Amino acid sequence: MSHVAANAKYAVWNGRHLIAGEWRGAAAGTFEDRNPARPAELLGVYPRATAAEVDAAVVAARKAFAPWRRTSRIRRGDLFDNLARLIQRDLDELAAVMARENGKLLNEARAEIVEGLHMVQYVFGTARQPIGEVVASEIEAKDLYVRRKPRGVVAVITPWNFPFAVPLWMLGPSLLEGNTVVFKPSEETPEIGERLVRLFVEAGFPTGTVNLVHGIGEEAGDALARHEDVDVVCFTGSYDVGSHIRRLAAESGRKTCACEMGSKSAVIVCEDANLDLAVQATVLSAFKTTGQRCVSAGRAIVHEKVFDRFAATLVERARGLRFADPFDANAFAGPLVNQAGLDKVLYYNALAGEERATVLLDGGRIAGDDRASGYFASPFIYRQEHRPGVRTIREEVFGPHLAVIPFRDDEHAVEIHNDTPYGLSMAVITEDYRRWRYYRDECEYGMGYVNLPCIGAEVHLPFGGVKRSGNGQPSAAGLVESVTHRTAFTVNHAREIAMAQGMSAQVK
Ligand code: UN1
Repeated sequence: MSHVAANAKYAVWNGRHLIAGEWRGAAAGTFEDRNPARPAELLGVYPRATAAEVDAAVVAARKAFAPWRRTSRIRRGDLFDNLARLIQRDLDELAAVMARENGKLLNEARAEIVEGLHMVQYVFGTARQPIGEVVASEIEAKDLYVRRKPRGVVAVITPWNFPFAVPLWMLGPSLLEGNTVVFKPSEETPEIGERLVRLFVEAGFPTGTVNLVHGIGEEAGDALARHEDVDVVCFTGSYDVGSHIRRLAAESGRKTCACEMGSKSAVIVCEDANLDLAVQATVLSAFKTTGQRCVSAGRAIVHEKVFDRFAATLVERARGLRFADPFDANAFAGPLVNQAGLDKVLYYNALAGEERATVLLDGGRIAGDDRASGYFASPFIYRQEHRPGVRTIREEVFGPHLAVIPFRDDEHAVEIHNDTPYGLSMAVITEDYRRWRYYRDECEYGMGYVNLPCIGAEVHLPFGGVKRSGNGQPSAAGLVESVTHRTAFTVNHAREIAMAQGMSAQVK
């Protein structure tokens, strides 16, 4: 345990909105930010945006839009180069803020800042890439262009589990393409969101291009999603909140909505798998980040021939994992984010018993030492058969809770894999190249892996899922499709008009 970090006294953070370039305190209520490893520790107090403040932020973003979209794309990109340098300068400090705020291990918090940095670097690189295509016309004197144009004001509503990288997946492409934004970070992680916005300001992004509103989902989030002058809503979070946001966004009848929601991701362990690799991949997929990635595996789907050997090693490895303070150098992962997160895990652990699972590792709340006051839980692993109606193998838990499900053959494994309402991330562990191709083509997912964990996507790929996991609008590098529209633009180089499709141009 690093005593410096654990016992150090910090000033309580005092959050502000950023609206039209002005840092503003609370007009109405406030909310608190607490350390999930030691909830008695108050980290900060933040203003709780009202609908009027959300409106002011959208008005500011709208006002900034035209000058920003007219600014050279290369110049917009250069500001991201400034931002990259500032993130590098503050990397350690940002990681420490995140670890204290959401309980993510310091090393992982650092990796997440690096992931955000990669997005910024990627966006900078795309500034000099083509923004469209030239295509041939039926009429030789015509040139046809397909050009991307920004959509306008983008609302960015982001989760606490990736409070730096996910906002940048959305803010980066949105701003580079010439949109302006209103950003609402999760109420669990307001500080890291505010630090990020402060860096945007320092990097030189003009007034009004990036606005920040702190607040509660049902208040500030709803007001933003339903605002008539928002053009795009980008959201990452749970399915329930995501479908609520989509309904609000749909009320205006013109918004694009890019949602990345829940999952019940899986690692599939085939009979020919390298079992050491399979166990390592499963431990990382299920328990890294305390199972609180949206891509975390809630299921290991394992061939019956290797089931017992795999399960025994998995349980042994999982039993040795240390869930502790994020500053503890020996920790594998930190706490759950809050009481509701812990309660949900405990609820599903109990449900597994009610659903007649065979419990292999009876984890759960960690008590008996200084972790008892925090939201700590250790791995819960159970064998469950694939049967209709079993909820624990189909519903998202978002914690260290893993079902190990036996299968007979590849067709059976695919059937099990696809029998959830979600489809986000999938890993197949096999030495057989024919086999992984079959899983690649037959499983329903957005991100697929072979001989790897089902976590750890890189930013220059699209990130999103199918079914309840997404709505066909992936983020990270894929977000450009949601925050721009493709315009068709036709130029005539002749002095007279000729029409396509053989239509007469004569006026008589
Ligand atoms: C998330 O789980 O919410 O693929 C984001 C990963 C990370 C991002 C996860 N790059 O695991």
